[in-house]
Amino acid sequence: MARDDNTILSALKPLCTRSAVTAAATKSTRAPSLAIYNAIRNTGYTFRYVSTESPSYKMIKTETQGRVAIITLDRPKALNALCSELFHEINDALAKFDNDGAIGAVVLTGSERAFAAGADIKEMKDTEFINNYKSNFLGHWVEQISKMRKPILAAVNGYALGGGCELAMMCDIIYAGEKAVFGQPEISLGTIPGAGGTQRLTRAVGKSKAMEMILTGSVNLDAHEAKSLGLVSSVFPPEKLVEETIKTAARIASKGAVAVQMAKEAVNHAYELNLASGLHFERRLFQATFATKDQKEGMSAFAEKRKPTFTHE
Ligand code: CO8
Repeated sequence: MARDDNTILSALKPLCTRSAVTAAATKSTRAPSLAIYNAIRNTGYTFRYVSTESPSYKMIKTETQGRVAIITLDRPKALNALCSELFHEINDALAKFDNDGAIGAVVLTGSERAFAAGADIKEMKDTEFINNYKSNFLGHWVEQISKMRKPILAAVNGYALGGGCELAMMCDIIYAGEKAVFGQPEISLGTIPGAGGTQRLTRAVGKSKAMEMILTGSVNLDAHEAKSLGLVSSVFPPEKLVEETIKTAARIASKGAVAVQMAKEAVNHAYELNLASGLHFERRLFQATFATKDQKEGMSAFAEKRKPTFTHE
């Protein structure tokens, strides 16, 4: 149900402390402020917020639940095939959520039938090398997601093929519904994966399986195979998938945002650096966390046997 901050505040007034409501009322935010979220959490209720100020996207839906933002690909007739406009909208939403202090993690999902069935074949079929090269085709599509500082969790139901599989692999955690299908069918179209399929899939599932999938274009992974190979971290019934992914995203978003971003950055360096440089980078970031208020709060809370209150500083 869509509700704006004032409606939420009126409903909350009898339920929570005056200071939390007043603090929340003084802020004008796109998503509920931390104060509103905390006030609601103190009541024991959960809620889902659809911003009345969201841009009018045509191919995605966005919503927030507490500190979690949810982006749902919504191009059902083409099984969420990734066309320019769809990617433009995804990138726009991602950039806004990355800059929104009230958001701590993002969930990216599709429909029960398809996460995304690949790049839009009909849109790209007649494009030529020279224009693709000059315009850096695909490069701009993936720029935003690769520079996201906040964690992104993919909730994959149905087909994740070609660019759809690559999009899921660009996320930090992949959860799958039992009927998910992961594959790289590009070879059957006379092309190859173009947004990380040859690189990330190989690292995730090993060379032999990646070669088998990419060279045949028809060996796909179901959700359980994907989990056993390490591509996916958990499998859920399709109807529970998004809810379970949001729960994990909420757990991540409840931690200190600075430590979360540093941890994401350090894990991502495992892909990019050799072990010695990666360990050095991790140690430096670890040392740097001791300059944050969240580290002081987190360790004091443990010692004092209470829950920490992170301020993301
Ligand atoms: N592009 C354009 N349209 C698509 C795509 C696609 N990738 N996938 C499905 N559609 C359309 C179909 O054309 C069809 O449209 P219409 O109703 O107008 O004919 C509609 O979606 C429904 O599809 P189907 O009727 O085919 O549904 P089925 O249930 O019979 O089959 C499949 C589902 C198996 C998923 C089938 O649609 C299929 O094989 N799709 C193509 C899968 C594919 O080859 N993907 C790889 C594309 S190339 C690529 O991704 C390069 C990566 C580049 C990087 C991208 C950046 C992240």
